Amino acid sequence: MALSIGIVGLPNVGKSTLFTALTNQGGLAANYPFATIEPNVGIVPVPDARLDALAELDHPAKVVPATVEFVDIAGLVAGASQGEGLGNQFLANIRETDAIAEVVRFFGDPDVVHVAGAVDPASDVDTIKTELILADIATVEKALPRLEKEAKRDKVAVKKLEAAQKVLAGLNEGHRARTLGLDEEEVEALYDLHLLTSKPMLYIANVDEDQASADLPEIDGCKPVPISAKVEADLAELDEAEAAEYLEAMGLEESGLARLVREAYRLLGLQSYFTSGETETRAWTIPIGAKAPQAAGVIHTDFERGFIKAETASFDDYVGLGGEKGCRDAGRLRQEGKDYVVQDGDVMHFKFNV
Ligand SMILES: Nc1nc2c(ncn2[C@@H]2O[C@H](COP(=O)(O)OP(=O)(O)OP(=O)(O)O)[C@@H](O)[C@H]2O)c(=O)[nH]1
Ligand SMILES: [Mg+2]
Repeated sequence: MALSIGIVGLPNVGKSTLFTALTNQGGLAANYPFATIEPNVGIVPVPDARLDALAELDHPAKVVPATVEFVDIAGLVAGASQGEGLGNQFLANIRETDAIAEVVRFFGDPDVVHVAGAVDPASDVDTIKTELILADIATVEKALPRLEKEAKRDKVAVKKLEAAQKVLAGLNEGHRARTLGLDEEEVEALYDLHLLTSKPMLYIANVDEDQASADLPEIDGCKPVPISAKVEADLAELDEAEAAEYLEAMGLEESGLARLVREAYRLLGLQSYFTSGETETRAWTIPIGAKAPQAAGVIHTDFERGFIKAETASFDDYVGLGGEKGCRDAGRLRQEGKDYVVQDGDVMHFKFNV
C-alpha cells in the first residue's frame, strides 16, 4: 500500500508544476488560477540509493522501489468553504490520504500572479489553515444529527458523539483537530470522518532556484521543506547522470522529491526494509517499531499468519559482506523470531508456513 499525500495550497503557487515534476506525468501547469480542475493522482517511486546498491549485488530480474502517491487538487482561496473558487469540492479527493503537503509560494517571479497580491507565506498558510478547519467544521456539523440519533440507542456511538462535539468546539476556536490533544480512543471514534486537520501536515516552500537549499524559518511550528518546482521540473527532463550533475551544480545533495519523501516518512514514523534475490530486489514500507511478522504481512497476509522466522542482515552487512551468502558465511545472517523489531534498512528473507 503506497503512502498517499494530498497537495493543497492557494491557487497558482506551483502545486501542479511540482506534481507534474514529481510524478513526471501530464498534470496541468498554467499561469492562471484554477488550472487544475480534475483531481490528479500520480504514483512516484521513492528514491533510495540503498535499493540500487542491493540490485548491484544480486542482479535481480526486477527492482521495485517503495512508492508514494500524490494527489493534486485545485487551489483553495479564502472563502472556499463557502463555495468561493473551485477548491472546496476537491477536498473530498484528499480525505483518504495519509498526510497533507501544503505548497506555499516563496518564489518571487512578478510574472506569476499571486491571488492575494503579494508573496506572504505566513498569511497564505493562515488562509489555508482556516479553510481546512472550516471544511472540517462542515463535516462534523453534517455528521452530528446522525451521531446524535445513533447515540440514543448505542453505547459505542455515545463515545463518537462526545468526540465529535469535543473536536467541533476545538475547530470552532481555530485549532486543527490534530492539535487538540485527543486521546487514542477519541481519534479512533472520529476516524470515519476523515477530518483534514487530523492528518499530519508538512509544508513545501516553493522557492526560487537559488533558495533550493535554504534553511527556512518555521511556519506554524513546522520547518518547511524548500523545493524549487522549477528545479524539479528540470530534473524530470534529465537522465540519471545528468540529474546528478545538475544537482551538484545547484549545490544540492538530492532532489526535492527525495527530501520531501524522507520528511514524509519521518513525519509519519515510517521506514523501509528490503527483500533481495534473483527474482526481485524490493523496498517495503513499514511503521517504525513494527515487528517481523507485521513487516512480513506487508508482503502478504499469509506471510504474517504463517510466520516462522526471518533471516535478517543489516543493510551494511549485506552490502559489505557481498550479499546473503557472505552474511551467512560470516555468521551475520540472524535468525529473528516474531518479537524482533525490524530496523531501517534490514534485508529480510521470511520463512513461513500456511
Ligand atoms: N518562477 C517560478 N514560477 C513557478 C514556479 N512554480 C510554478 N510556477 C509558475 O506558476 C504558475 C502556476 O503554477 P501551477 O503549478 O499551475 O499552480 P497551481 O498551484 O497548481 O495552481 P491552481 O491549480 O490554479 O491552484 C505557472 O505559470 C508556473 O510556471 C517556480 O518555482 N518559480
Ligand atoms: Mg494546479
